[in-house]
Amino acid sequence: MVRWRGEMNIVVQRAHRKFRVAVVLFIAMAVGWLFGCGKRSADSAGSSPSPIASQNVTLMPLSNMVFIKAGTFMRIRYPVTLTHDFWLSKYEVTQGDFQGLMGKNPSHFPGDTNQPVEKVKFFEAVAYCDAVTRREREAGRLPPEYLYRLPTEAEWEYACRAGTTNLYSFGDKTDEAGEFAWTLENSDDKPHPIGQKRPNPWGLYDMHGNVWEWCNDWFEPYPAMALTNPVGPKTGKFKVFRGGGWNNEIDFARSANRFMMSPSNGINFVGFRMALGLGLPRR
Ligand SMILES: [Ca+2]
Repeated sequence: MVRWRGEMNIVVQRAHRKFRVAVVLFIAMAVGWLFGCGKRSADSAGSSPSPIASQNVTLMPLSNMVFIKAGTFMRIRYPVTLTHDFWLSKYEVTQGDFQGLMGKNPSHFPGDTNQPVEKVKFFEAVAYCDAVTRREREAGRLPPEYLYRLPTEAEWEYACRAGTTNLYSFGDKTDEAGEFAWTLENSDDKPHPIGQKRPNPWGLYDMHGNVWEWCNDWFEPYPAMALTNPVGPKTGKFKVFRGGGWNNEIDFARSANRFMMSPSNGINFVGFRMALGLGLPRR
């Protein structure tokens, strides 16, 4: 009997020890999860994400793509939330970039390959992004669900604002605008080589001014509601372009300002920059 009680005590003690070990493990896992989440939410735009791989292909963004963490911004009175991280070109696409890949240069102001390509039609901008996608896919640097494409209008504004709520990403004072943007006030009536002005807080250049930038969306007035991952209407007559340019006053370069044009038109103050992200619904 004494021996049986002794064995029972040993069994109970072992059970208690196992329970304590399980509790400690559980707490450790919970703390690890919490810290892991905390670290992720503390990441900011511009920092490198964890490697992304799919079907044995690891995503290797082009070197001039800036990582933009998913998040929310206020568009007029309503929040717009982007739930997927993406990348955006640090610079406007240059004439050298475009000529090198497409074998032509539609620009009205040729001569300097570091100037942004302009007078480029929406469809030509899309064709350029498609060509980059094909090249990167064939090189094994682009998993199948990702592609180079034009940014949605919401992605463009989110990245332009870079967490700011002012008229411009550099504040509200237009007397400082010349440090950040080529606009009618300082452009000498022409576009300028990319990256000569100061970048926005997320390291993106010429988001305000130089050339306006095509976005993927058809134009329509914004719906009066909170939106998640908006991609614009299913069809339309005009595509949106954003950011102001060398041809307009600084007021046109406000983060919130938008303009539109037929996708089959090109004009000498509209260019584009690329996004890298998940595919969008067909439009
Ligand atoms: Ca621009």
